[in-house]
Amino acid sequence: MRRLVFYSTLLGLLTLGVWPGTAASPVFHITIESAAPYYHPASATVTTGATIRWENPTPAFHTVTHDGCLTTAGPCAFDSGAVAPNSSYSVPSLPPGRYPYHCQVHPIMRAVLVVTDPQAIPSPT
Ligand SMILES: [Cu+2]
Repeated sequence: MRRLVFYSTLLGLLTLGVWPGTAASPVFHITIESAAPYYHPASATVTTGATIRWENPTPAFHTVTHDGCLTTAGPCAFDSGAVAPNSSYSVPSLPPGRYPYHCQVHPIMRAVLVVTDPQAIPSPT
């Protein structure tokens, strides 16, 4: 009986598109590219609670480094370290704010991530 309840619950979750063990939060994908704009989209807006995932399909190593991680710039929100070809880097969630970031291997690679609080956006009337 307990087993039946388990499978019923599992079936219910699958019907809802939720697989147990995976994060329920939405995932926002940013692709690293070998040519401009290098991070696609180069200007991304996500809401708090969303996981941000950078995918690196290029043949080179890259980093996803918040500009604040430079010693003089301020608090460091995220720094991927080297992201190998065909791998990815995820940040589970960020507080609202504007996060310019870059690649430490290729300083020409720059982009900005904007995190908004959905509660703070007034609904249109
Ligand atoms: Cu790079």
